[in-house]
Amino acid sequence: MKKHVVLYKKLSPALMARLQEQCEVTLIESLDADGLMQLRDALPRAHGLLGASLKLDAALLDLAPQLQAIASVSVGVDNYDIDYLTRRKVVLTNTPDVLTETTADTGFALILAAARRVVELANMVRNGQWNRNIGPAHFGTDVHGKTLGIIGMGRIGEALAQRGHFGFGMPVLYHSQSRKPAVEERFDAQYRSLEDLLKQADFICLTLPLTAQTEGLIGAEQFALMRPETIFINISRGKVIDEAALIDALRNKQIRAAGLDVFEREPLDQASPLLQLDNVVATPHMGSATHETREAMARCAVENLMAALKGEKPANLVNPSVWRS
Ligand code: 8YV
Repeated sequence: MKKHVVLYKKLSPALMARLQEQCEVTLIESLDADGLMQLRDALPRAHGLLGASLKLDAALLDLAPQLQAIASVSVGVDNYDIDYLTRRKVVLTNTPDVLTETTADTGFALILAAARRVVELANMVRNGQWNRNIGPAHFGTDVHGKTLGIIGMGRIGEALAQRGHFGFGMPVLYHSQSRKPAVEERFDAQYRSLEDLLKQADFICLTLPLTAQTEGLIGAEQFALMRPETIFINISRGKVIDEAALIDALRNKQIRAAGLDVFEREPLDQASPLLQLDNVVATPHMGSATHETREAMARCAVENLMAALKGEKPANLVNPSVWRS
């Protein structure tokens, strides 16, 4: 008998056909109130789940007694209670690697947009306010040759370092839980304590996962260590920073500008003070959001789920102890 999979993220026709070769599939079209009700109704028959951008807590997953595997269409796994899933012997998989380059591109898009005031000046043109050669009041700041500070040296951090070193001639500083000799060798990257990186870098980029250890890592004390010309970039998770402290730092000109793709609450509320600040570039969690990469992520998730439901070891296990037990 075919295993039952509940999808809460739409797949392309090709990937839907691939999944249906092996599984019965229920698609939850949206995650609005009706969609969440449909999801709750479908969980009791689910052997597998596939989707992203939804917190799947114990209370919800207790409704799925037959659940064997969850395939997340994301590299971040902060939406899942990994200990709970492991206790239940539910396999969790994610989609690393396929999104690394695209997300690092997003990081540099924010670096350049924030440094050169691209959004602000493009809007000035669009609004018919470009009526003379721009002067110092509209100048941005250079990126090439400035010091790039990366907090979190995983796959995406490494791809950022590559872009900074080879693409923009930037000295690279990094802070992470462990030293990365290969990164130091390839990009002449220098390890720094968090405090020293915050003091020394011209561009500070967060590429950390959201965990109990990283939540609120960058707050008022950390922003106070940065310099007035520092530009702060977040492509990790909104909750790694204290958003109110960031707003204060921007308002008080403790830092020059921010490029943000993630926020404490998403979608970002239209009333957020961040959107009142010209020196903030805010994008809608688009880190991996290209046609090519999102299809590759979904394909990776489908293959992970099909393997797990067939009793084969998936390529991207988040909780490998479930497989050994
Ligand atoms: C999106 C991400 O959340 O991969 C992650 O962890 O944050 C982004 O890629 C995800 O792709 C949504 O499908």
